[in-house]
Amino acid sequence: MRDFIRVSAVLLLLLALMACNAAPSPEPAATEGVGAGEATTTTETGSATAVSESSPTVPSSEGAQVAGGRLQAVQDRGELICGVHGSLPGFGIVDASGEYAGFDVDFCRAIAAAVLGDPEAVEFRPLTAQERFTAVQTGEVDVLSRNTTYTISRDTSVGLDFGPVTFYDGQGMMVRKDSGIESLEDMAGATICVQSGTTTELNLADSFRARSIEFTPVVFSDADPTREAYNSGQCDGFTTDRSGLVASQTQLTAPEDHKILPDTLSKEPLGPSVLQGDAQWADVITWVVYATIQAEEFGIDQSNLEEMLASEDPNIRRFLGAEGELGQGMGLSNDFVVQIIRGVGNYGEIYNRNLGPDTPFDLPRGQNSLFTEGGLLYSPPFR
Ligand SMILES: N[C@@H](CCC(=O)N[C@@H](CS)C(=O)NCC(=O)O)C(=O)O
Repeated sequence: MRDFIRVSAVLLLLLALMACNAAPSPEPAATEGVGAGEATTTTETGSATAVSESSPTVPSSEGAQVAGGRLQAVQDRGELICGVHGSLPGFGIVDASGEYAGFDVDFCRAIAAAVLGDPEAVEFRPLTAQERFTAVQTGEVDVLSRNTTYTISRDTSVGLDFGPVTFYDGQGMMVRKDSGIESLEDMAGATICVQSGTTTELNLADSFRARSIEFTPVVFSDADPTREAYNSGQCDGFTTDRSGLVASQTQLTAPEDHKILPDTLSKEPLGPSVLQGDAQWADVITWVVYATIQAEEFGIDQSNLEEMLASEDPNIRRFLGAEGELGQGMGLSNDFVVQIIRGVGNYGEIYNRNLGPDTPFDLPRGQNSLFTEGGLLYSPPFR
């Protein structure tokens, strides 16, 4: 069995090298380099040592801090530089009209609306999984809004500060419908396509190890070759965040031939992050996200905003800046929430526009519902 897997691994490696011709992408900074399109395979067993997520070395975060703070720098520049995914449908992608679109992209626009009064004042920087942390660490981007999981190592060793979770996700597994696989337990000896430089590779190893299931990871450093290798039949399974699987399924040759298993391999709370050490800028990101959630809880949306501005309710008046000075405390105008809602809408509007029933994804809100609806979204008070 072991020999068979070893031979298969070598064959797979050859196949992957022949078949993948992804566009070259910049070398990852300080990570073990697997070039774009190249696959590595190792046979993992139930007793194998778990792989560790490769993360870039941390430069001094002070070095990339902007004198006077990043809020001031963004206001002086008149534009927000936002790191996003460039090709993940529903989350961050350039649409048919050449515009960036997606759930993570709309949070960039919400920040620009709050800080600059203009949701369009954003320069989007598409970043691969490997490039994203370096882009924050070096100050190339003001904020990262790109299907990035909030973890302790990223918050501490990598030197980021995370805003609130915008999307509660979990890692899933996609297989072919005709494979006979119904759960992870049916995947003994399977080959699984996975991308490095993400939380995904470690979760995969941990989950299979915990179940004592032997498998062969086929590892790529970029998303497109990972998906394509699965698409062309080189792997029995393809694993990443469920959101990523749902989005990637639309890019397969025959989406209807594939299914996502019910198993969830991990917790993947996704949210925006900034460079550690600029408390005011981190506050801005945090309260922009909370504003979208609180707006939904108050029932304020793009259609009734003007009406709500005339509300007598003191909570709503404070929230919308008709009373009090809630924006001023972090260097924003007091009507920053109005700018966000006018620009992109409340959380539910952002969700529905990008992932809701009128989109190809039709993702149920699930955990991404307000706490009042049984979900996990809860904003601290605006007072
Ligand atoms: N949420 C996970 C995974 C995020 C992730 O990078 N997913 C892949 C698959 S959807 C991806 O975006 N790859 C694209 C790329 O590297 O350019 C993380 O933060 O590590």
